[in-house]
Amino acid sequence: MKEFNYKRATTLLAAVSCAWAFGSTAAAEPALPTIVQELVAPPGLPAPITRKSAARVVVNLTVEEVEKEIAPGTRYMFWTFGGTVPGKMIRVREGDTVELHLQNLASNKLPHNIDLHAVTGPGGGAAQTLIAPGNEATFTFKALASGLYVYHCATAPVGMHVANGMYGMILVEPKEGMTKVDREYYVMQGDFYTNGGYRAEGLQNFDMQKAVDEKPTYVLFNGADGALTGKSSLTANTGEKVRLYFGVGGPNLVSSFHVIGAIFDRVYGDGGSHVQQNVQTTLVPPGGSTIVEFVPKVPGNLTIVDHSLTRAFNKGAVGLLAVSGAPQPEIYSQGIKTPLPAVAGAPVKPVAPAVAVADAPLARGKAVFERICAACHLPDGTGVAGVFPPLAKSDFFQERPYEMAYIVMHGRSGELVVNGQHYNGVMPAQDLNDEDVAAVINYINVAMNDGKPVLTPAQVKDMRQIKTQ
Ligand code: HEC
Ligand SMILES: [Cu+2]
Repeated sequence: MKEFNYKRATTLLAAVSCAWAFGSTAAAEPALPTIVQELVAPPGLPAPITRKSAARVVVNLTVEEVEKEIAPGTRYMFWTFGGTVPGKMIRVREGDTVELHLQNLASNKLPHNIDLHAVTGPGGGAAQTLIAPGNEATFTFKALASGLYVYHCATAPVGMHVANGMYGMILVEPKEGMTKVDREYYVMQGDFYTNGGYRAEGLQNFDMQKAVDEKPTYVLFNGADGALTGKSSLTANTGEKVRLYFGVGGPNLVSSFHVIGAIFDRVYGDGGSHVQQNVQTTLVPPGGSTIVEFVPKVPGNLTIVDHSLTRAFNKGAVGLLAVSGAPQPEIYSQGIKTPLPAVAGAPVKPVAPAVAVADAPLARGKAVFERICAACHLPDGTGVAGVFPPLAKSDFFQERPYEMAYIVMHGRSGELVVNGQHYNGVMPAQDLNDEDVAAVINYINVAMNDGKPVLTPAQVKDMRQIKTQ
């Protein structure tokens, strides 16, 4: 980023401020009431508009370069609009005049600007707003067309500014307003390129070559691995109408946007006015958006993914909508599983559970767990419903804890029921030595399942000799 052509930018800047001085004589629209936009951190957004006439909406947006967590234990220098990824959402009404104030904080290092796709005019405001740190740019535009629009920084190298998180959305409500819903959320997907691998620890730098090659290390919702899971999950009650304003900042990857366990009742394709009904997955390009509406009818976790699935399973593109309410067995039954009378091929003979395991090295198991297993099964072992089964309080695990060593060594795929929830995923085989396998199994059994240590490294060694099917 040191290579950034500062000279060129400042020359451009001079030209811009000159042109701007000439253009600024245009009088403000008369008699429009002025409203200051209330900015909210995602996944929140400004409240629906109840006004029935046009206004002059003042938006005070800051550009902030901030170091934050991109994944647990991994930090990254984000460039943001309003301190968040995505940038704070702007919400106006069709026909409004937007008076945008962009402040490039003095503590920042680089020039930035904003190009809003809701603007009609060359550059979408990019030239008017290009400013060095310690400056404010003001520019007005009329929101002529309703829709959900992406905005982003358009300062060279644009791909880098966008890759560092410089995007957000502006919703231009149609004159008649949006239909009423019970919950609204604001989610954007972006691809991130760090010089270290996925979840490599410490402060990571932007990797331009990976960006040019379009090989992201992370594909994320709302700028962080876990931004929409665990305590930060989105929530709803059964029977409520949920609307997601979803956009892709990119800079490169198209999203196959999907919510596992829901059918979108209505999709405003590409964030426009046309409504498509009963949609499973909708494609959203970088610099594009969609509005989806659905009513969760069954309680549980609905998993929000990019259905280009290795991004969800291996690069972080997973979010949750936690739905509360009474079970609805007529819509979604618990299901019944019964073993077939005679299974071809004798099952693997389990190694007898250890009678006494000498001093289990739980700390070692904890370290292995946090380094490897937590990525999928989550740091507290609770998993992701329907995607990654829980290891904590897992009936499947507790039934024969020592057998779980096979799963760690050889991986597992196919149908699986844990605590009544169905899974059908792929757990890759883990290349761990005997000590680590024993340690992690013992750790999970003791710390997460109220059990005892069940395996020694020697037993794991023996288990390796036994062939699995
Ligand atoms: C890349 C993601 C991933 C990683 C990393 C991973 N698992 Fe899994 N694990 C899965 C998936 C997916 C399943 C379900 C597989 C299926 O449906 O058959 C699973 C299933 C399991 C199960 C059986 C189900 C249960 O909940 O009891 C155990 C035990 C297990 N994993 C242990 C581990 C341990 C221990 C580690 C770390 C050494 C680990 N896994 C790392 C994805 C992962
Ligand atoms: Cu920028």
